[in-house]
Amino acid sequence: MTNTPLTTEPKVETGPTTTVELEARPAKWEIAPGHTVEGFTFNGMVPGPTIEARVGEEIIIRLKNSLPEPTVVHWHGLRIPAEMDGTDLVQRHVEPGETFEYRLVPPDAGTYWYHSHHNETEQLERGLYGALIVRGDDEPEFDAERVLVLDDVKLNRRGQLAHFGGPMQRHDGREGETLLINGRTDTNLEVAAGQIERWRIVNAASARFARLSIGGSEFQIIGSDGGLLPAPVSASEVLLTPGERVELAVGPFNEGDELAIESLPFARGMKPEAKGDAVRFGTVRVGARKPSRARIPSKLRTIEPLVTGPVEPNRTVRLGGKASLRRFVDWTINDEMHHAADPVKVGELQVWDIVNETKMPHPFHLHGFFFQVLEENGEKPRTLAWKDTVMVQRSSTVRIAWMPDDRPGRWMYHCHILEHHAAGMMAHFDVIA
Ligand SMILES: [Cu+2]
Repeated sequence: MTNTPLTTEPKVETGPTTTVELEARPAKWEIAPGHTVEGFTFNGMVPGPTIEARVGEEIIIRLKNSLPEPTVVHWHGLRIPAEMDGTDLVQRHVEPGETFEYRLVPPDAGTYWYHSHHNETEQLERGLYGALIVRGDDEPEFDAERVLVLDDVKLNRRGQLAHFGGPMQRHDGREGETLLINGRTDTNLEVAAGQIERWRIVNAASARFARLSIGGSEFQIIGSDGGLLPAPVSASEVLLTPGERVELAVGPFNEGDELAIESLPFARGMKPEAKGDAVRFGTVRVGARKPSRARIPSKLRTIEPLVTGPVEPNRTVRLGGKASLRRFVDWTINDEMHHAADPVKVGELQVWDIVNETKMPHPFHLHGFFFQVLEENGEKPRTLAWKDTVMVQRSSTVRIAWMPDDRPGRWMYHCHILEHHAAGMMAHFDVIA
């Protein structure tokens, strides 16, 4: 085993501070023209405002809770101190009428998101999420940039958010037939012919896996959860499980083209296998040609591998489920709901086998630290990447490596299917000095 030094240690060079006011409050959420549902929003919008930050520059986010219930906000993917992670492990809930100040110095460029981490199955479904972009000094140049936050909502016959909970949602996760980009069903993206855009995409859905396609056209995957990849990867589809992000270089297209932004059939195990049609999130319409100044370098970034050569895991995390008479199903980690896991030590390389013992894939999310996927069922991934969320397919093992840098405190990992998290598929552990 090569124990790489703390390559992931956040660099903290504090620059100018920006303050963002974020108010969590109920508001009408217009998902389609004239069609509103009862939302929980940040600043009256779904998604909440896109927060823009720069590497090493402090942002203060003043969260005011004007909801009728407590909340807390998690900064998904950001390597910040434990006290700022925004979970009920590290802070008291922000009660209605209260304010809490989050102070963040983002150490890594990339596409992140923020969302409620309390009563998540309802608060996220009602819209309490937004994107957070961190820019570095030398970003590749594109003709345009867009942030696309994917979501779905489950509506009842009256077109309102359907009843929350119940055994099926607890088992499968809550999926809705109404697909949204940036909170709307009717997203039409106007793209100029000949241009190449950077799309930063977040999957904010409770349970839906997006097997994303843009009319079958080829694009370049340039980034994942933790920023840019070492080099662009060509693809015509990309899977985003709940919580994951991807950055794409999209285009160039021809004038007059119309392309569906859609999710191809994906079998999550609880429905008849992968039949059915693709489902549409939105549409790209290609307008008049414009000159392009986009340059996508063939080498985007250096990522040092945390492990070179053979390595033995020092922990096994088993994702499981069992029938429950009272609750239909309980979701577990190492046979325990809300598992209390062993601590890890700062500076000690972690190699974990995440083993899925269930009949359904689960997106495994580690708070506060990036990992590298070493292998899935013994096979190396297509590219090295910094990840904080990864799908563990049914009856599969994903081996990850990560380095606890010097941010002691209480952290957690969990399935990012929100109903599974709530039903026990989570663990907490301490990072100790
Ligand atoms: Cu799960």
